[in-house]
Amino acid sequence: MTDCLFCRMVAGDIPADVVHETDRTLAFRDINPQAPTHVLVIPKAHHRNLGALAAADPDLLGAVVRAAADVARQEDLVTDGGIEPGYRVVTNTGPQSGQSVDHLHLHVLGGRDLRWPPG
Ligand code: D5M
Repeated sequence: MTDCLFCRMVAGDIPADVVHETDRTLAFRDINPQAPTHVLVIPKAHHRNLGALAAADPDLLGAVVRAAADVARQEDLVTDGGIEPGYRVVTNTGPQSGQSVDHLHLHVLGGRDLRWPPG
């Protein structure tokens, strides 16, 4: 059995609060939300970070980004074709960024004013 937390969520071994799913992507609410909307979007296949997925499967990377945009619309973070109220997509890579799960995930954050730069 894999020891990757997100692979186990894809497999259904660990529960996930799923908000969006395609044949190759899964999106679920973060267990420790940092904003009123905080959703993680992942490829179902295991890739450890953005660079690894970009190198291995750019089409899948596109699917993950499209899924993040779909989640933002679904969560009312943007009106159709618009930019209001807005949201942020971020992905951490490596220990200095704070990456804690080595399976690529895009954080989709919104529902409050987001500070810049992030901490
Ligand atoms: O983000 C990893 C994120 O994964 C972090 O925000 C918590 C979240 N997490 C950890 N376990 C779970 C479960 N079981 N469900 C939902 N969300 C979870 P990183 O950028 O790697 O620090």
